Amino acid sequence: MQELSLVARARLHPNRVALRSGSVEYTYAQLLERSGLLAGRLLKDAEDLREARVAFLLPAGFDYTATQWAVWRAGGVAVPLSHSATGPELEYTLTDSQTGCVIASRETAATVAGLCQRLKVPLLILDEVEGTPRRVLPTIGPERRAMILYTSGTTSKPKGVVTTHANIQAQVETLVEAWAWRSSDCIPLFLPLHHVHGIINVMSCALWAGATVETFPHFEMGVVLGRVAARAYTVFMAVPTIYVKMIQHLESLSGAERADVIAGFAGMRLMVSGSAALPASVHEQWTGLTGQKLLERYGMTEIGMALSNPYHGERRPGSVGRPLPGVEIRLISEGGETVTGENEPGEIQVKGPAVFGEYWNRPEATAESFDHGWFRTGDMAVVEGGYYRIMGRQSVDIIKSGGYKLSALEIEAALLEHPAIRECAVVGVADATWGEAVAVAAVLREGEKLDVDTLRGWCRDRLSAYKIPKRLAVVNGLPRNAMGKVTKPAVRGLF
Ligand code: MCA
Ligand code: AMP
Repeated sequence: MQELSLVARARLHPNRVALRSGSVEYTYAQLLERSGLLAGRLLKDAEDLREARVAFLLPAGFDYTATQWAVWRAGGVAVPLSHSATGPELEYTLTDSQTGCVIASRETAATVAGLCQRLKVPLLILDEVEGTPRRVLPTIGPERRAMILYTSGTTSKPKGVVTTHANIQAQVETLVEAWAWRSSDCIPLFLPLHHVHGIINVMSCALWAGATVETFPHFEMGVVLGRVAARAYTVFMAVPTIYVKMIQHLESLSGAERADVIAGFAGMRLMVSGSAALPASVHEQWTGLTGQKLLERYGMTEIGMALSNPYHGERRPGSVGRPLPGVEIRLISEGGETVTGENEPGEIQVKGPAVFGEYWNRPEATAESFDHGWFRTGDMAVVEGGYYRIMGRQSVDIIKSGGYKLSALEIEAALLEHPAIRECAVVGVADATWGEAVAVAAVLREGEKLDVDTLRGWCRDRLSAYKIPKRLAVVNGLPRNAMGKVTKPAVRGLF
């Protein structure tokens, strides 16, 4: 029987601890057993789910991972849901992915129960699944679809990025090799589990290597740093916002407490930053505080990780290093030529087994995003002294806030439903903590008034908290060019 590599590898070290949440530990054997049981429950009488989409809303931990593995082992496509998503956002994900079943825990069921009933999608409560693992599970070839992750882009609504088992394996293997993952590693996981950073870089790489993942429902500064001080971890991965927040927090600690945490960080074998630009100043401050040189890397939902500073060798602040093993990179200049030398900017295009094949049900968007087999990232970069440096994105409508990729167009569409707003333009403005903060310039209807707190309150039911504008400028008219088109750089200038 051909088994998924992640599952087959878990059989090599059944007694090792795969996951830890608080004081509770789960071995690889338990993960295999529980995912086998759940896979059987999902299959019922079928032999293979044949890529049916199974969505789940579960906190990071044993249940999440067992469910993900169960969906894969049963031949389904995993659609992890966001805990920050509002009702309309969840409805969009479930309908767009044509999900056939939703899995929740007793705690999260309330968030999705009404929606599932209305959409007539069966809801499975995990805590109620009992029994013995199924005897035979289907054989899943590497070319089969495995996961759909939703990513915002230059269209108003997020697109589903479909990755196959082969894509996921390639994304994991390149990082395991490049960053020297080993079974003695232990890593904290506090990043959201509906994105590649948490799912692939942290969880799947660790489990591939036979290491231990310690899970948290979200980033809890005091708890995580307490465990760092206790020397619980060998590897640490976070977005730049978390490093900025940790620097501020460390500076507020008393001498002894601070020394313990710093010693915990200093003792780790690897600390990684990614998902957004890490300012060189933050990189240097972190080294000054802990002695650790952060390894910055660059990736994207569609491709996994593509560029990385070296594990051994110079980790250059402000740079994302070189292509990872198995990843082909080219830069294409504005004129459409392949950049051959250094210091000339171009769009990063990527090829290789880790690159996704399609946006779910969007053949046109898929075709547009490839150029003769090269995936067009929309990010600009330049090579300097052999290392790539990210210069920014081609589209002003993509915002990166605290590591989340947001679409200005999606936020504008939601804000235009506000009764006081006649027109608006959303931009990302530079912010020391968030990288970029969402800001909106709005023209109000006759006689209306609006302040940022009222607007934020109104947004709560409609947009995930991290998409809600942090800044508002009420203006008489939006800046436009001679053609009447809103000029976003000028909108940025309003803040
Ligand atoms: C929380 N808030 C945010 C964000 N996160 N606002 C803007 N941007 C955000 N990212 C809101 C909260 O809802 C709250 O709003 C207020 O800001 C303060 O929240 P706070 O408690 O300070 O923040 P937090 O809850 O601790 O969250 C910060 C965070 C989180 C830990 C940095 O945003 C996070 O986990 N980000 C990581 C995202 C990630 O993993 N991205 C990877 C995708 P209010 O006061 O109104 O309630 S990119 C990817 O996968 C690619 C492949 C890659 O390269 O990695
Ligand atoms: P996502 O679509 O959420 O996977 O986000 C991918 C985007 O995050 C990329 O297209 C980049 O714009 C950005 N990104 C990821 N890592 C870095 C980095 N190290 N420096 C700058 N931008 C980054």
